[in-house]
Amino acid sequence: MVVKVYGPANAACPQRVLACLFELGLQFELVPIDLESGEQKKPEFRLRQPFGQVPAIEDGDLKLFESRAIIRYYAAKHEGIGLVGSTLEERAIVEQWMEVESHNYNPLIYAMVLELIVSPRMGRLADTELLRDREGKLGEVLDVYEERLSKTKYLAGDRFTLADLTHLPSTRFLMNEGFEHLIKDRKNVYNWWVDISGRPAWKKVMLLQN
Ligand SMILES: N[C@@H](CCC(=O)N[C@@H](CS)C(=O)NCC(=O)O)C(=O)O
Repeated sequence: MVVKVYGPANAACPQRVLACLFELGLQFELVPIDLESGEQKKPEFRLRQPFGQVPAIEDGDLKLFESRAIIRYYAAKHEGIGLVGSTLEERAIVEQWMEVESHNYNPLIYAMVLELIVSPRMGRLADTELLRDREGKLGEVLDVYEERLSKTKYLAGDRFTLADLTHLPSTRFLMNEGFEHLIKDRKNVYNWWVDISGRPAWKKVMLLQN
């Protein structure tokens, strides 16, 4: 059965799901949703994602939204591939770093995306003070990553897991939108980024968005 993924291939949250499906070698069909025209807010799409956001998936009788819930589901279903960790303790560490991404890392970057990409589309200038504040706070978060990655190759240990994968879309934004110094100035974080963004699965996601 082919998984249907609803969402544009160039949006961060669908990219998280696509990276996971490629890592697991699962077939999927991408159903484009036009964010510019507000297709995600239409009543028919809200039947899939009641908050009017992407992504959503349909897999036989299963319908799911929330990108992190979706990747947890597929990684657990195909646990032999190792994206979730093999012992209960390893899984807990994967979960810990996924929570860090969701609560400490992504919200700061999301605020920057809103200022730099969404505000100009609505005819507003980016709030440079807010941007500076978020950049400073993100630097503090990345200092914690730098320390962690000085001890282990990947966030949850010595192998690539969902803990790393979930960071790919927003870290790419930093690298492409003028904040690459936040990554490049931290040797271990930079080596980690080069490693995880060089994975074939992520390269396939990047090809899809072009
Ligand atoms: N927590 C949700 C966030 C979804 C989300 O913010 N999606 C963005 C794209 S990355 C979106 O749909 N933006 C358009 C909108 O909010 O109208 C998830 O991870 O799936």
